[in-house]
Amino acid sequence: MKILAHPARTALVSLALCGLAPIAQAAIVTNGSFEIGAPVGGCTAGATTVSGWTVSSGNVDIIAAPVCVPEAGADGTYFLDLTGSFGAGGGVIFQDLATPVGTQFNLSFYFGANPGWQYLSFPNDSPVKSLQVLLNNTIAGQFSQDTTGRAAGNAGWIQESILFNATSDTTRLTFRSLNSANGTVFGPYLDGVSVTAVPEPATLGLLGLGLAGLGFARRRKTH
Ligand SMILES: [Ca+2]
Repeated sequence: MKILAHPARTALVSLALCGLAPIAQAAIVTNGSFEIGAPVGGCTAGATTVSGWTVSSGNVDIIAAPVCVPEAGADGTYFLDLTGSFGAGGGVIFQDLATPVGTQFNLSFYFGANPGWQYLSFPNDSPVKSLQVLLNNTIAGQFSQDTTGRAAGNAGWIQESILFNATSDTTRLTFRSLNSANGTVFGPYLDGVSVTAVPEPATLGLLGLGLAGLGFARRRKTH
């Protein structure tokens, strides 16, 4: 309760950030924080549809504290347990992003892990929770957390990031749970997915060209 963000304070912080980073790029992920279409005040266990995303294998849980789990989201209210509920094979979600070829992008997301297996007994749950990130169906990263001894309510959120260069105008971004044993319900957590274009250092490039040109002109004059 003591760390609830005040809307006015949030607005001020946003203004301050805008002032500091006027060249920040717009995000191109739809519903990257899983707040759109989420059940108000509740949760959806075993969801096979997530607004903006395609659930291509298994299912996922769209969850929020304190109704479904004691852990709070990293970004807003709702987040995913990517393993879902009793789905054979674990959950896989993807979204196709508009990524002009040659543009560099920064993918960032919050990765956490459900420690609940220690408090509710399910036979097939592993203490280590893992997910894979795929770009155009190629593995771009794998992340794991060992939740052994972790208290209920501690999601262990870590902000991860991956830089990539777009090789096609559409990039398929996929998150795959690796906790996929049949009967598993406590998996990797995912929240706050964003992909932003990395601004090209155009100003630096022009400055460099200008300096090089100056040097060239000087050399010519001395001869
Ligand atoms: Ca969220």
